[in-house]
Amino acid sequence: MNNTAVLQVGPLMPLVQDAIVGDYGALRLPDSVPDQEEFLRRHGESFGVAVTSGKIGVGTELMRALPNLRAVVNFGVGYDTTDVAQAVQRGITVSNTPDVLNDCVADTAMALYLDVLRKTSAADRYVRRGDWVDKGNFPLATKASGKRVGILGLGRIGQVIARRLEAFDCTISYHNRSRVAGVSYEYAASPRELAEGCDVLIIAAAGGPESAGLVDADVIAALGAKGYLINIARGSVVDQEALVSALLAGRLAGAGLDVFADEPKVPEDLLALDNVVLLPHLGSGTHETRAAMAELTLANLRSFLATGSVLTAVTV
Ligand code: 8YV
Repeated sequence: MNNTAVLQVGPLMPLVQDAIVGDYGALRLPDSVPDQEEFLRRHGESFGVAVTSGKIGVGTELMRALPNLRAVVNFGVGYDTTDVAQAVQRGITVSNTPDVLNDCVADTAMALYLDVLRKTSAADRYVRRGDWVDKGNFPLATKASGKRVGILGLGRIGQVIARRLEAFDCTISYHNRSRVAGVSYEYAASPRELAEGCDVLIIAAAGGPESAGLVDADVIAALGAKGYLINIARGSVVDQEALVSALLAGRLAGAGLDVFADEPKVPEDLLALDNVVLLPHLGSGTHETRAAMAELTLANLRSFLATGSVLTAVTV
């Protein structure tokens, strides 16, 4: 094996896995730690490229155990599980799959938005339990159109969410690392200021060390007892304990969550709350979008192996 050998890190869609094994003879990193250590001792030096997903990534220790690594090809737009700082330091290219999933992740944000405000999942449970017959009409919900919505992270996905909210006559404001050129939405100087000025806070910021805990107890308090929180980004952006205690104490009206701090674990306390909608991190999970992500992942791999550069590189 020379050092263009391909390593598979974690499970991948069959389409991607079959292609990297069939076309490049990729070897898969074993799942158990002792097996991994033995495998890396024997083969670690041979790998030039690792193909992984945003869920697993190439973390600090694994990257160190791959001394000749030249590229991490990541399935997913988020790459917070990969040690990008080490990659930059070592000149390792990292690619992701931006843009092709914007529509589906934004649609998921809208599904949560409508569900949390109009309580459609709770109402569905109401019908199934027979409560419509036994108890009569379902309690009134909250109007979804025309709300003030704050978007934390007005990147590619945040901007698509904003466009969808415009069709619901919402007033949109945002906070971002820097102001975004060419948009007319009001800019808030901090997450706290954003939360203070909106009815619904939608988190669309990238994960990773820079955004960890950005939505803390203070921001949640600023959103207030009539405020709603939607998160389709990463669980790490929110102080999950603060979120759960605000929901339990009625200091927040509701939440729609596709992502959590320690997936697939969901805080037990949330399971009983009817004003919370819980999704199993399915933001990009449609046949069409996952196929497009798979195609872009393979195109990045092919491009790197042929030319030494990828099509959609992560830039930090
Ligand atoms: C994927 C995601 O499910 O792209 C992302 O960042 O969170 C999702 O689209 C995930 O990355 C696949 O591992």
